[in-house]
This record gives sequence, C-alpha cells and structure tokens, in this order.
Amino acid sequence: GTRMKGIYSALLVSFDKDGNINEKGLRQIVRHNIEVNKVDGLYVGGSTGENFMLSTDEKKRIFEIAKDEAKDEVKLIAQVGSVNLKEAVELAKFATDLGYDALSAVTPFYYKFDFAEIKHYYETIINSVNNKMIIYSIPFLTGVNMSLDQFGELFENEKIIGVKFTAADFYLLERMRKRFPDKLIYAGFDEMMLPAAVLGVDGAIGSTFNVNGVRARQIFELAQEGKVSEALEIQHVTNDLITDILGNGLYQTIKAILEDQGVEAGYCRKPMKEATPEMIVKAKEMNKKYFQ
Ligand code: NGF
Repeated sequence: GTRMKGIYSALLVSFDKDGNINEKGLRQIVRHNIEVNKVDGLYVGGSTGENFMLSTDEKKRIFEIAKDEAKDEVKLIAQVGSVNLKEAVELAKFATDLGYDALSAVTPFYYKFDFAEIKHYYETIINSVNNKMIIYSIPFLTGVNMSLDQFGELFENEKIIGVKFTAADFYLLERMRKRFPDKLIYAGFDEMMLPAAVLGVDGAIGSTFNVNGVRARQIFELAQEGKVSEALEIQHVTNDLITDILGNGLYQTIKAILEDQGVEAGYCRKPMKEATPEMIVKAKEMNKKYFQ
C-alpha cells in the first residue's frame, strides 16, 4: 500500500502515422518520465494511453515495452479494464506475470451495468491473479457514478487497495478519505490536484505529468507540508498550461510538446485526429512559455 504513493504519469503511447505502435518513441516517453519528470510511477494502458482503441495484442505489447524500459526504476500500474471481461482477465494475468506492481480497471462502461455486475467484474479480474487492484473511476467518460457505500463494498475485498478518482466531487472524496484511511486514493484531474492533495489523497495519476511532472510534484509536496499558498502559485501556472493544452487538443498537444523537447511522441490513434500545423505551432509556443 504505502509504497505506491506519489506522482504517476498516465503514460502516453507513441503511434506512427498509420496508427502502429512506435516502440522507439514509447521507450523515449518512458525514459523522459523517469529522468525529466522524475515520476514515482507509470499508469500504463489508461485513457491517456489511448487504450480503448487498441487490440489485445497491442495492449500486451505496450505493457511489455513499458516494463522492459522502466525495469524496476519506478512503480508500474497496468490498466486492464475492458467491457470484454475475458480480455480484462487475460490482460490481468499477462501484466501480473510481467511483474506489474498493481492492476487497475476502469468501471465497465457503455452498457448501464448495475452495481452487482460491476462488483462481479472487479471480483472476477482480481481473483484470477495474485495482484492488487486500483479501481479506475472516471464518471464523466463512463457514466458510472458509484456511491460511498458501493466503494465500501468493493473495498471489502482486501485485494482492492485503492481508487483512481477522476472526478470533481470533493464531498465524495472527503467522505472516502475519512472512511477508508488505509486505501490508496489517487487524484485524477491534474487541474484540481491541489484541493485533492489538501483532502489527503495519497498520490495523483495524470496525463499532463508526461510534460509537467516536476510542477505536479511541487504542488503535491507543498500541500502535504501545509504550504497551500505556495502550492497554489504553482497550480496557477500549471492550470494556465492545462487550459492552453485543453484548448488545443489534449493528447495531440502533449505529444507535440514532447516532440519539441526531442521525444518521439508521435501521432494519436484514429479516430483521434492528427495535429494540424496550427496546433503544432501552439504546442511549440507552450513548450517555450512553460518549459524553457
Ligand atoms: O485524460 C483523462 C481523461 N484524464 C487524465 C487522467 O485522469 C489520467 C487527466 O490527467 C487518465 O484518465 C488516464 O490516462 O487513464 C486529464 O487529462 C487532465 O487532468 C486534463 O484534464 O480525460
């Protein structure tokens, strides 16, 4: 549990123009996160990894490459969730065999699964392996809003050790912190990291840490030291950056900033669009403004 606290990049994946995994670029993104962003860990196969547009073999390949490049230098969490539960179990076994420190699974989406179905999904995945599970809750993309009691029911399984909380419901977050002091809670919205840190989350998992990991750590550590106004100054700069990124195209822009820093972050997977020349110009301006 406690050894998994800290700052985790939701790992970007580099694709070539045809949408194939660019292994060299992916390795560079892993190295950049470890050496420049100085993250504590990587969250592999999440939304930021464009995971839900990939085949099972591609997901496995990404788990392999990330582990091979990171070795044991940082903690590794594998997001294995899928509405295809058999695929989720297969990926859970695969990532566990590779030595991933923990698994995570998005709440099953698209169909309106009831809580009994959601619980069965988590129990099936985690009981198939000797590993730990971090629930991936992202209601704005999945439509799944679980209550405090429902989280509590899932957390009764000791192998379910925490939650990646990508939501703006700070009332629920506070209730969770108080009721589950021993579970790991990760903040998922980078632009709301400071209030989440003040509420006592154990860490954060974010897409923007692929470029802005150093500021993210400063916000988190200052908040933990009670230096809220200093942390807020850094959150303000961070949110200027995030506003610029979101206004220009989330993953395309982070990739273009990385490219400008010499990291072969490549293209996004279709149906995500290709960055236009105008988007790339703006990303270069962001790199200059926030990172030089
Ligand atoms: O990218 C998304 C989804 N969310 C990420 C984060 O929760 C990581 C967040 O960093 C994640 O979901 C994943 O990769 O699995 C945002 O991108 C960031 O706060 C900007 O809004 O939209």
